[in-house]
Amino acid sequence: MTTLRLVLGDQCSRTLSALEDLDPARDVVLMMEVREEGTYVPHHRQKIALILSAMRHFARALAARGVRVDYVRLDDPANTHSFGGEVARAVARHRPARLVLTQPGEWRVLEMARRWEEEHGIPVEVREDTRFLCPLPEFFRWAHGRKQLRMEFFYRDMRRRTGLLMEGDEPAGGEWNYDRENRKPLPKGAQPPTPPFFAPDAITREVMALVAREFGGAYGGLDSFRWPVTAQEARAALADFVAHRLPLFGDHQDAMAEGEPFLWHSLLSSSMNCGLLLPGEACAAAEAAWRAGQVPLNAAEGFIRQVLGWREYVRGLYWARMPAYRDMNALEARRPLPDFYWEGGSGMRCMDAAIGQTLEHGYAHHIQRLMVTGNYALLAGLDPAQVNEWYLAIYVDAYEWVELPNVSGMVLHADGGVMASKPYAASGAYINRMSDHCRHCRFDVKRSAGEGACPFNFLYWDFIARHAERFAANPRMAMPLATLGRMAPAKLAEMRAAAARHLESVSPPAPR
Ligand code: FAD
Ligand code: DLZ
Ligand code: SF4
Repeated sequence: MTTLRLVLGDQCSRTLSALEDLDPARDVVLMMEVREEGTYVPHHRQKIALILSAMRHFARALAARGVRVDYVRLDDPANTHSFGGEVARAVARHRPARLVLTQPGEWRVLEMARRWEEEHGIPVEVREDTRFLCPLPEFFRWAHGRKQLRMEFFYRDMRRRTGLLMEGDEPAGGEWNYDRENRKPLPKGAQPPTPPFFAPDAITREVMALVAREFGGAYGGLDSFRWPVTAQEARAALADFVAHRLPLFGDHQDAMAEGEPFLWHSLLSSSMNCGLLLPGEACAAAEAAWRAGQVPLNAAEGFIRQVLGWREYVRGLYWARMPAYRDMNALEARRPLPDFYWEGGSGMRCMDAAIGQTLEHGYAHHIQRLMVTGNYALLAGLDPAQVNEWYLAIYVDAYEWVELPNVSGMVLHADGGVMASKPYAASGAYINRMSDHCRHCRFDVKRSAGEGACPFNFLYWDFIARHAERFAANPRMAMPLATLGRMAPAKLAEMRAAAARHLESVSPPAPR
């Protein structure tokens, strides 16, 4: 009897659990290009192109191994353009005895899959996604009964469990975390290496033309498309990163610079998140480079912490807290997202740099997402639903399992502190320390009020004052609250008035 095996767009992995025990003589693999997945948020064109190209390459590789692939193309006139509709059509075509899939990366899709058993009257087996390094049941056991979850403790457990960067029972070098060595701004004249550019092949070019034609309402440019679309390219991207950028990845992990969208970052998230590269492979390569003396420990540990720690942690948190997590809004933020998030042109140099490169490449690195666009959204009190929609739409690596905890947890503190013990709020001084944007900005980062004052400064103090009562119980907020307490009332009033004027001009409050 036939088993119908689903492979979703972010599941292009040879080792996918849904493909284990596949019988090429009897089974069919179903892959579906559907408009709904490209439009449930207004995705960046490069994200849609990446997924469709990765899917087409993966289907071709499966077929070359003798697997029967039923591939529904976007331009198939019979396409119903939803997973549900295409599964129904495929069940009618193949009359399978059962349906097998690997757990989807988004709650919304898992909910759909849960309905299929009843809809089609056949067993539906949803298998664990074994591409992650921490099985969900283990994460749930770890999280059970903890009021607050802290990444650092989870990460140490993962180091012990995997043996990565361990010397017996002890962490390599004697410390678990070398983050304090990883906060260096860019020295003058530093020249970051150019990351590899994977020139679109015929399949990708065809997909790019399709996306340009079919997704008129999507955001972002297609011209600079550079992403790996096969496992082979993703492995080449990893090797290039380890050889050329990992050595300084740690040192300048938090830096930002004019005209430098990538710095020493790996650009591997898009490949890991759609299954072209396994996180275990990435960690093993970084560890091997350190053991061979090719990269310093702070670099290898910094990278491995992001992948083994943060990436696994946010995924566990997502599945542990959904669906309630999606609706959390602990700081009661309600302001609509300003149009400049979608279009650029805010006039703030740091914001325009982060948003501009996002529109161009579908990419911004972590500190830009966290301390620039994220920080602004936090300080301005932007509505979490709208901020989440933007982050989910606009990055080539965005899927809800990783986007939502980073946005609602890490950036907006909308989860009330489940993920991070304090909001990552900062004034312009932080951005000035970590970048050269302020030198080129029309605002003055040294001014908090009056003509030309940096919006991050008055918004920061407005934010602290707005939530002073709520933060009073948090010892990690004691310092800014003490500074606020010492501030001359007239100065605070001036900054709060500037914040109100600024917010009114960029984002009038939503009608009630
Ligand atoms: P590098 O800086 O080279 O880091 C190496 C790898 O570590 C990344 O490829 C990624 O897999 C992992 N990683 C690092 N930080 C995190 C993190 N906080 N959470 C999960 N994985 C992490 N990452 C996504 O993959 N998809 C998202 O949709 C996403 N949304 C984000 C939204 C916000 C507001 C913030 C603050 C962070 C978000 N991140 C997201 C995490 C991080 O910014 C990106 O993983 C990273 O910028 C991708 O670029 P890179 O591959 O060059 O990463
Ligand atoms: C993101 C995306 C897009 C744009 N298109 C498709 C598609 O046509 N077919 C598909 O199988 N997957 C697509 N995806 C990825 C899915 O949205 C992703 O698998 C779910 O969000 C679950 O993580
Ligand atoms: Fe950003 Fe303010 Fe610096 Fe301008 S002055 S780049 S707005 S932090």
